[in-house]
Amino acid sequence: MAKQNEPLVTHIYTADPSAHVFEGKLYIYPSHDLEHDGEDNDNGDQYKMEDYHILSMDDVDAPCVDHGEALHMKDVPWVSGQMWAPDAAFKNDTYYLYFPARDKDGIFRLGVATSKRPEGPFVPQESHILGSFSIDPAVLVDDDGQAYIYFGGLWGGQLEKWQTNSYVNDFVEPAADAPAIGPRVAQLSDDMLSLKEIPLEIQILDEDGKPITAGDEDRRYFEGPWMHKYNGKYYLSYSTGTTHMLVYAVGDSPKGPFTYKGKILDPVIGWTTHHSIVEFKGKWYLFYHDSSMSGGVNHKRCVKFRELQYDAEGNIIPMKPYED
Ligand code: FUB
Repeated sequence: MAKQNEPLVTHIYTADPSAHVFEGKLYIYPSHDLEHDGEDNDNGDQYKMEDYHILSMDDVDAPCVDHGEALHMKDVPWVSGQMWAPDAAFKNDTYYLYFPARDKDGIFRLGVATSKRPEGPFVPQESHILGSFSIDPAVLVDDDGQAYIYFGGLWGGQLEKWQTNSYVNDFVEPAADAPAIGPRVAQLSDDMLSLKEIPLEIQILDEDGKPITAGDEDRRYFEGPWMHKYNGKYYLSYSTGTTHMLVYAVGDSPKGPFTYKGKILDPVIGWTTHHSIVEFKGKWYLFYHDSSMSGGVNHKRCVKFRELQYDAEGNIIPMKPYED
């Protein structure tokens, strides 16, 4: 039986859970961490994932089911390795799996695969999504049917190389007092397979309307964007990377700007922290991961969930991962 704050599955290592309610059930789209003794570095070489397994739960206290391999990199013609954090969406009577991976030149791009079932198997497109780059796609299908894809991650995720919307290998992060690099957003085409526009860099502002700076590592964007709506507002949540927190910012439009609001979750065991937020049967849940199942090995992670609450003003009540 699934239990809050416990690994959802223990037979494989899982990370980066993107949770959705499809067909009245919770479906979780995680990365699948592989066991190895390779190098652990800032480039993320330890995250050697090759495939995706989709999980589902009929309810929050029901068993968590692993539906088996839904997509493997050997079936994706443009991929050379590292199939990282995925997300899924439903539109046009079709399920879409969005995923990042290195192309044959070692550059991270975003791909998409389709299925008639939420658990797959998924059939990939021949090429990556044209105009896409970096990692960690998250898709919002808004109430009017328009879909938006959010993405980007620093360091191993290469986002700092794309400051001019083309790849420049020499680029590094901006100076500490300059605006931080923002995640990107683009509208998806109606068939969900391509971008309708050149990705826009999202602005995350402080309470005075000034951009959060690159040196403000407690608040600046690092990776793992997620978008959800609550009471008509758009909540952009993300990982701060080097300071290992999940935080959020709120805006009036899917493309922002967003105003920084606060912390969601304190650091977990392990370097990365990555999440999603979903409403299910009238309650809200945070899906996240840590490295507790492997005693702290960064690339052997496990996905977990816990209830998330808002105060009367719509602020998310911050949580500590190892306290109820
Ligand atoms: O799982 C590989 C990478 O680690 C993800 O893409 C990042 O968000 C971080 O969780």
